[in-house]
Amino acid sequence: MTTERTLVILKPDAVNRELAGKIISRFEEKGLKIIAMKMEHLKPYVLSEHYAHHKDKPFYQELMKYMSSIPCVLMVLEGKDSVKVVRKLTGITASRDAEPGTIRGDFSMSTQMNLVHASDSIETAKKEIARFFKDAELMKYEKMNFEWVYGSDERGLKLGKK
Ligand code: FUP
Repeated sequence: MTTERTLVILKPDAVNRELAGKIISRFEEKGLKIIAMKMEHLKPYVLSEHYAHHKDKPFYQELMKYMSSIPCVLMVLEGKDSVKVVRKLTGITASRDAEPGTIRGDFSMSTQMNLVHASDSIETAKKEIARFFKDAELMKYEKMNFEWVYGSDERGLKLGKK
């Protein structure tokens, strides 16, 4: 169990379908700490880096068009095992098969327009956070309910330590 940071992007469909607030609430209600948030109209150069691993896929061009169509909401969430926790809350890529109770399972019918991006590993999260946020944009503050979100044995652990 480590305290981790993970990148979340609320994609153009989340913004256009007015689901951003609901989705942010899911993360807040779970107990994750928002340490950065902004709106940005993503440019092709940053998207081509972000989706470089999909460059040769048939859906790549459509994905780029969709992701650069209108602004996204970008967030960094912090918490114990947050990379895994946020992926679970998000649900699988193919939204029609995503479990009810997950964000994609509850709100999306699409594989492309699946509302949310969430980093898939601790290493990826580090790269993705650096891609979209400056260090100065990552806020440091005490969350008031910290003692009620984690048990005593889970608190007091330093970032990245077991
Ligand atoms: P995920 O980790 O769930 O965001 O999924 P991937 O990294 O596999 O895919 C990134 C994005 O590519 C998806 F969110 C949507 C798009 N995609 C498609 O449009 N069609 C596909 O068949 C697979 C992915």
